[in-house]
Amino acid sequence: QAQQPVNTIQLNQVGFYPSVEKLAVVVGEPKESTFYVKTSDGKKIVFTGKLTASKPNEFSQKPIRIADFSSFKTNGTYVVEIPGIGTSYPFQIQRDVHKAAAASLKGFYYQRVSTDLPEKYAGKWHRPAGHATTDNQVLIHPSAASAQRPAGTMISAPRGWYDAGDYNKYIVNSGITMGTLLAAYEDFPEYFKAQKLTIPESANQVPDILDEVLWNLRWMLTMQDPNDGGVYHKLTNAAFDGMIMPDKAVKPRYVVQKSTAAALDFAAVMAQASRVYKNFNRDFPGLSDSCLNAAVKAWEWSQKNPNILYEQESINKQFDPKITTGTYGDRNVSDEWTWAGAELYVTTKKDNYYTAAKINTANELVLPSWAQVKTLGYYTLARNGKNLTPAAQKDLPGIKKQIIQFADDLLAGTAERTYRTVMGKSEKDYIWGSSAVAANQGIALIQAYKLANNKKYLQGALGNLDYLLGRNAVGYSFLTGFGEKSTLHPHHRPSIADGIEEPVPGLLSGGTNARAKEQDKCPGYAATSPDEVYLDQDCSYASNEIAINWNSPFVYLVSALEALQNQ
Ligand code: 9MR
Repeated sequence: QAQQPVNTIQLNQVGFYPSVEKLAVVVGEPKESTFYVKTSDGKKIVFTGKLTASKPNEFSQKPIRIADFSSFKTNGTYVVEIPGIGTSYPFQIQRDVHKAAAASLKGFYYQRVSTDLPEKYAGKWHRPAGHATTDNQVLIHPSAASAQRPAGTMISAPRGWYDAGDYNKYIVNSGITMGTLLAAYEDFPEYFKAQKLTIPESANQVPDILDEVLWNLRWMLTMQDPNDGGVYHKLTNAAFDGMIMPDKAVKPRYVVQKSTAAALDFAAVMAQASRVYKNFNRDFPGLSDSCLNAAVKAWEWSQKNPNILYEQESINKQFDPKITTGTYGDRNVSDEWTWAGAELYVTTKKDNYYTAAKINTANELVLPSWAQVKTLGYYTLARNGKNLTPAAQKDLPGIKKQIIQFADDLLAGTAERTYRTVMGKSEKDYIWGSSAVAANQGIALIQAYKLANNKKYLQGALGNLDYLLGRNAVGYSFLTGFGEKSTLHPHHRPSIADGIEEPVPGLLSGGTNARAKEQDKCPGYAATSPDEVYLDQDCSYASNEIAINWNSPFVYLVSALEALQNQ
């Protein structure tokens, strides 16, 4: 009989490819230094190893040991057992071990607006369509009024994905989300061509990822004002809904003021989508051209309106109703110019876009986030390095060098850190949505791997996947439905209101957030160490919400690692 699993042995609860580094982090000071890998029924010892002493956790100062069983490569389901400490949650060793987690791309299907999710596709989480009427009758908020579209008139803006645990739809956050998913497809088309998610479009000839992305793309297109090319910042209720199912959320919806960040993120996504869907012209006639037209119009609007920020407080001083939902209030749009310029340039090969992107190979790259998309432009240029005009070609070696340098900086010191992950280099990694920090670091490492072909980058990326699936200071797998101790109570309205015990699967919790307690005031936070502030409760929106911009880098990372597992 195996001992009861305890949470002091922290490892990737999904599992490991046979030939990779396999680590468990042990919190505590066991008297004996022997550890065992056993079959998951606890009956048979398959591997015996010695715990490695490690310096205490750099944030909490807790004593740490490492169980390294990398040399054990036999397929099966196992646990790690440490006498005097306990037994880990079970995990597998096998090829394709993260294939199911990669299918968490289906998490986006569960976020779809304007459509029923029938049992056939959604299983026990089936539900009626949300916002089926409201999003066909979206009001122009006074902040968005124009001569052609006065306040109170209506537009139709259905489809899209709910942003997160709330039911609103935000262009800025859709921007990086879509860019990341489209990049995943551009980097690993063969992998995604073979993937089936069991969504309504699975029977068509188009890869499921592109069918899913199209659901949100069609919504995004409706957010552009055809009269001037500007893009509304968001489509939203005046205030957040209660914890109700989407079909019960029927309050009026508004599009609010246009912003430069929204227009440029929109332009970037549309330019990229135009490139990607060009190969599917037969399936979606005219789509690629429409996307490019939309991108160019949004770009031209931005040139005339180069710095219009979305400032909700000042809007609320002037107009009613007051809007209190998420702001995604980016204060600096220079990075959006870079990303949109790079995407438009690669799609059109027109040098004026490249010039406007202001690529600077002397500056350091920055980890992508909804507010910081500069580096996405550099990835795009490197990815399309074979198809550049001389204007960009001259910078290509510098761009590649920057990406590799960025990855090297991320990797530096990983081996000395107690959790041996790139994630957690500094306290600053544990922000709102820290899971996406880990996933985006993983993407940066994959980009470097593609350029430099050095396996150290892959190993670093895999370490961050291990982090997300359990090798972290709270010992949780942050992906709903994956791992024996995974997030169960995300701040996600359908998961709260549907009466089903398990949360909607394939959604990534925002994860540990050093400042969560002051941000959401959910009672119950006990930990103070930055790497431990996490609460698996639905009131904890600052540490336990889900969001599309966190799911997308996770999908990129896990899919890339599946695609590259034999390298
Ligand atoms: O992801 C966003 C995070 O970076 C911000 O710190 C936080 C507070 O402004 O908002 C997060 O985004 C939320 C958005 O405003 C509304 N939908 C849910 C998002 C995830 O919590």
